[in-house]
Amino acid sequence: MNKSIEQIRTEALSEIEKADNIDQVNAVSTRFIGRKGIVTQYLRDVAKLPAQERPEAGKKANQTKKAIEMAVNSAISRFSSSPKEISDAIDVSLPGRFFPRGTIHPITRITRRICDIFERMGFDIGEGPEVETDYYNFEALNIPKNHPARDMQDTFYISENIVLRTHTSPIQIRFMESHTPPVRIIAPGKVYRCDSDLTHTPMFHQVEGLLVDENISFGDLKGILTLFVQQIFDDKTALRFRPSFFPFTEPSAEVDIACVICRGEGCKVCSGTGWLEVLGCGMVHPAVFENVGYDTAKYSGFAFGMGVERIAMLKYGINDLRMFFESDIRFLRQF
Ligand code: 2NM
Repeated sequence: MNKSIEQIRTEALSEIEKADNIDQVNAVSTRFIGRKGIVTQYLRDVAKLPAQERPEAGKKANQTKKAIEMAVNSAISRFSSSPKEISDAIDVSLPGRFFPRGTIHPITRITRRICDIFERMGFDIGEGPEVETDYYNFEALNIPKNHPARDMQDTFYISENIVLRTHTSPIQIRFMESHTPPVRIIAPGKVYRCDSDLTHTPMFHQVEGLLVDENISFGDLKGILTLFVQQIFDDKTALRFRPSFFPFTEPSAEVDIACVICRGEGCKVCSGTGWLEVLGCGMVHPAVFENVGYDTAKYSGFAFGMGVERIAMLKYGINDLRMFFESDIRFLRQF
């Protein structure tokens, strides 16, 4: 340490002062406070001083380093271009660069459209967890312990009593537990089934609906679903109710619409039948009402459920389910 830290400081600041371009400033910076710079080395040497001199010397050296850093920074900004110079260098008349823009996914569009139709008829939208208990997904819905839907082959089990919901019906069970009739809700959402091939994905989207009040009949069910079908497709779409079975409804039915491709003539899409299945429905089973504490002598109601992918495929004429899950912007842009 042959020069005093004060001398070093004076020398550095005066060289920065004298510099007349950024390169010179950077050179001074490297020489004094760079990795092998004079001040940096000085700071290392402080460690070799006798213990009682170290704090004072260290403090001074650090202050010097700070002062040089500040002088370097202000010199650099002194030589940097002014905003005016920068704007002169940019051609502000050039058109902007366009960023690729996404679109609303067709599944989201259809889900919103379905919900919108029912909201106009006075239904509220309900939501709920995708990870459910065995009770809400099966037991409360009158699905018996040995029912095939409960099989490991069909349901994703998290543990013995916890599953990924296989339908959005648990939303409606939870809603009924906390509300007394009249009840009118629509339950949209993702559902999960242990199934994967050309026509099944392990996750898909459902919309279910539930209406409970005094004196609700199968006629009310037919009326509401007919209005729905005519709004989601078109008002000339023919539909039929075909007897079916679900553990949670009695009686149960499947709703078919006249094939959107051949209008009932019979073609490949409808396997020659002229009809396409679009939703399942029925009068809510009394056992379900008992599970949520509703008086079955006073109340009756109907419920229905549909797969959003299926409705979207029929409405948009999409023949490959995988298109919805590939995120190909060329496909998604068409809706
Ligand atoms: C369907 C078909 C028929 C349904 C029943 C219920 C509840 F919670 F009220 F019991 N929710 N959804 C239902 C009835 C769903 O989907 C094909």
